[in-house]
Amino acid sequence: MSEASPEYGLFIGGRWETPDGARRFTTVNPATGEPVGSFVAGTAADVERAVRAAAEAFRDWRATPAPKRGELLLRAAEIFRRRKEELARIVTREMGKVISEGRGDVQESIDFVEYMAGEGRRLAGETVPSELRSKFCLTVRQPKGVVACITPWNFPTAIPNWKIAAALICGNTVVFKPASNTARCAAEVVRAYEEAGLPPGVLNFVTGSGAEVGHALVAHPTVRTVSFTGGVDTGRDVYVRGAEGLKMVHLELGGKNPVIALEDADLDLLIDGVLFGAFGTSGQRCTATSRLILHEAIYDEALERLTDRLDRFPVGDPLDPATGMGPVASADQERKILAYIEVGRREARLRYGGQKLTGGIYDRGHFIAPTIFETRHGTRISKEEIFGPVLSVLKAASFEEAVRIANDVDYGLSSSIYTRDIDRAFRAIDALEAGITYVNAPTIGAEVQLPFGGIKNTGNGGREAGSAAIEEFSEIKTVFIDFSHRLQKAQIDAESAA
Ligand code: UN1
Repeated sequence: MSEASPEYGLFIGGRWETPDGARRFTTVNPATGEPVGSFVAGTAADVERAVRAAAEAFRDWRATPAPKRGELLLRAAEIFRRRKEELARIVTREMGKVISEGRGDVQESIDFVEYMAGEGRRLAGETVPSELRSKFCLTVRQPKGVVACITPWNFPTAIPNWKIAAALICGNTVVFKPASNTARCAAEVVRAYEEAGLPPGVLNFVTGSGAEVGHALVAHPTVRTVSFTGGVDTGRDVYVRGAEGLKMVHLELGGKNPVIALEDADLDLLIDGVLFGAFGTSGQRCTATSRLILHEAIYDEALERLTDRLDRFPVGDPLDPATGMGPVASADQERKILAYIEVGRREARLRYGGQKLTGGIYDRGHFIAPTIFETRHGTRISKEEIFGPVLSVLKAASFEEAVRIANDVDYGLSSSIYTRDIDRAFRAIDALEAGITYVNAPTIGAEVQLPFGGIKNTGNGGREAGSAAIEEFSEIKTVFIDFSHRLQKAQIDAESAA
């Protein structure tokens, strides 16, 4: 075991363990090809033990007062804060996002876990009047039981925490299955909760493939809620499998997020925003800016300024603070993105980049040039999610046309408009078909205290984070308390109750 690439086991019932005869897999630094960590390829039998441990721990965790659960979360948040720099470097080494964004990933974890710790003293229900005398009506929140959290690699500490902290504060116990290529970030998240003193079995961790671990988890009859973030095809599969068991399945899937820039946009602000929105995280955010819809009056100038800036946009070692964009996250990502670039070359006009970067440090990793296509609306690259540093630029003759183009895709996660005209900003807020709209800011950068999610193929109606996080992971019980000492019949006696 090398210091730089430690071995991890599964975490079940409060113990790290490596099952007899377990196979292992290794995660790899996408900038260098170096190993980052070694993990157990879990099996359906491991899932079974993890779910059993979670079900056992549920009885006591459910009975633990929510403010006490909150104290444990606060301790976990403090651990994330203490370890921020160390974890940020692991995020960057394992996933490839630049180090400032690695820190952002961990900061988002801290913010959310802290926020959920406070929820321990809220978890509010409602009280409403009864139609009858001497009767109280109210709701209380109860946990769902054992929940499954299945997470992606692009926010390898933040998204696990969005799910885990929300599930835990509501009193659920968790089986956590992370994306395989960022398993070390995930394991370190689990270690923080362990160090915070979470009781055994409350959080369990099973690494391994979607086909083995993911399927077993989604099919398990004890798991009543599945929270999944990832690609649309896998999401659909998880939804269908979950439906068999009549489970609640929360999906957070893709995006094809537009920035609209009207003729009165502040161009400096726009270019800064588009660079960050399209090429931050190498375009690998569900919220990434993948379409720039420019009003024809500013089309040429905006595009020129954007490509000028890209000439001075350093792509390279993500641990170097001067780097603007690191590698894409894996060989698999590289393959998919380059295939889309080929599609783009056939159907659109390549304006910038458009190739794998080679030579020097590039040869050790998966580096793709920031890429811009000029295209008409309707091409594949203008409608399908690429999840890479590839921006489609489209031209619109009016506000109405820009909004029409923005809305004519299968996704609806994030959206943005740059304008100084407050009327058109508000019209866009109303008209853009998306779960999130930014005004004069790019499509990325949501804050944790607000709901996050989208419409159309981005999901199935749920939201994460913000107050919505509590909805996702709690059941509502409606309570009627009658202290009239006689049988009062709702609807029937209500008339004489006056
Ligand atoms: C994602 O891309 O899956 O809003 C999450 C943002 C981040 C979260 C992105 N706070 O861009």
